Amino acid sequence: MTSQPRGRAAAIGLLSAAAALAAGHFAAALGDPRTSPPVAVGGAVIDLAPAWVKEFAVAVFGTADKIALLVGMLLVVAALAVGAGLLSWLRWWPGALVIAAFGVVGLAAAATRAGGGVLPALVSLVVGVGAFGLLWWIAARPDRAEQQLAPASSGWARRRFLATSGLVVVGSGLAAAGGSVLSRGSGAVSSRAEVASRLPRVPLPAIPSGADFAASGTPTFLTANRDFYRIDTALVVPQLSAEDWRLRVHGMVGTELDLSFDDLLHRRLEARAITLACVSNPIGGDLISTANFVGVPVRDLLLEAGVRPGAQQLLTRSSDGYTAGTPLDVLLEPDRGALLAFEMNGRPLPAEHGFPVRMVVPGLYGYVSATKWLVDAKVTTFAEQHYWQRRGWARDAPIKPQSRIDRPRPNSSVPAGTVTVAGIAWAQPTGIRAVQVSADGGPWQNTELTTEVSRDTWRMWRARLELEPGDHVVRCRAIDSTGAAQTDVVQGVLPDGATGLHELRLRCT
Ligand SMILES: Nc1nc2c(c(=O)[nH]1)N[C@H]1C(S)=C(S)[C@@H](COP(=O)(O)O)O[C@H]1N2
Ligand SMILES: [Mo]
Repeated sequence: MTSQPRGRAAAIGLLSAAAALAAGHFAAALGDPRTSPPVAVGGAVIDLAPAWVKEFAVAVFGTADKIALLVGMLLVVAALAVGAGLLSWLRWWPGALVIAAFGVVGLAAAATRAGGGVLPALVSLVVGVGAFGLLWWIAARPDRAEQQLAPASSGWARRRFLATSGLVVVGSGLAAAGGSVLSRGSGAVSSRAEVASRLPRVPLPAIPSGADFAASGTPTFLTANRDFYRIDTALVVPQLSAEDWRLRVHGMVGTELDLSFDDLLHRRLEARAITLACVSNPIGGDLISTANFVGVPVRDLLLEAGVRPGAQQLLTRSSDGYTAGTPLDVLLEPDRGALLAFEMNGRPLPAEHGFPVRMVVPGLYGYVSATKWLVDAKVTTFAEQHYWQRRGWARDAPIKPQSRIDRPRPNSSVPAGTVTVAGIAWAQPTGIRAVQVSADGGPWQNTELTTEVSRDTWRMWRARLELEPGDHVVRCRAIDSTGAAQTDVVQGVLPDGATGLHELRLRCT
């Protein structure tokens, strides 16, 4: 009977798990990066998570939610792998069984996901169990030799175990890095460059210089593409190419449409500045951005296809299976300006924001309207539930009017006297008529507004307050263009968006 010292047993578990993940990741990169075992399992975790988990993840990690999930998963895997190693201190097979069980979870996740390739998970399983057995065997051998021969051989055996471990570490590192390089930016990069060279010249809405108070601390009116907030369920950014892209508009229509990317470019196009907001944006949060989008009016397509009586929503689907359901009465409003967009701030859509084509609908939260990597559009009834609706979020999700204070920073100290307070407000597609602030529960007073660019976009405001030395609370509220004031009733983001007033605490000295 041979036994492993604890440290070595734990190392065997950890190393074989690392080898398994790295090998699977590399194998996936040769084909479809989405089939990498941690990506497939992570994707399954995301799809199985109920509404409050997403809310929690976004609240705690914001747009870094996916990194947090991957790191969390790796920690769990590492802990289980150490456990597997320790289980095998006497015999090799209990730990190998645990590693194999991981492999089976990976296989199951891969098999049930879009793409469905199970080869990388299989590679992981085989490499994981193989590495475990090999390391265990090499580590166990010296003790046998030790018993029969000279005790001096244990130093040699240790070195051999360390050398093999080192090889596994280096091999895993190379496979993981190679896999990441191979899968980075495949597909969409060259297609985006090609599309960039032939984007139709559609005049973009002019943004006057008075459209923001950036000098007073608000965001710039347009958000640069790289700064635009990103929220989606895709652990790996889908890589589509414009050349292969097709969109079917079908379901309860008179005539089905089957469109290529070029078909879109040759239709009537519209450019619009649109402020997109996420339902998970808490009061005062930053899951909101603005861009100039160019695309085909969704209404044109629906009118051409001919919506049949009784139809209620357009169910749009992305290449990774995500769906959003958008009420047809909104999409058919003559002035709504819902677009199938392919251009964002003068550039082809970035891969992260849905290249080659996404939908954007002014005035609706992204989860019911802004499908990225769009590949299918089905006219149907509300009986079919969309992705987040099935997880407890509301079916209908108009953006709620809100306002936010950006300056001064929360809990900062500023000199007493005249204090400039500045921020943003939005009430798409109604528009902002006024923004008011109140200090320490005092009367609401109007603020200075920026030039209105459109009713579909945010509007910036600022005010000069006279504040005495001491602690203060400043609140703001939006008044939309119908004259309705933003509600002060506090509600969380579930199920259809947060309400309440943003409050700034600061100290004047
Ligand atoms: N394919 C796909 N499209 C999607 C999502 C998604 O998870 N997958 N998330 C939606 C949500 S919740 C929001 S708020 C917007 C965000 O778009 P952005 O990442 O371009 O800001 O995209 C929407 N479109
Ligand atoms: Mo969202």
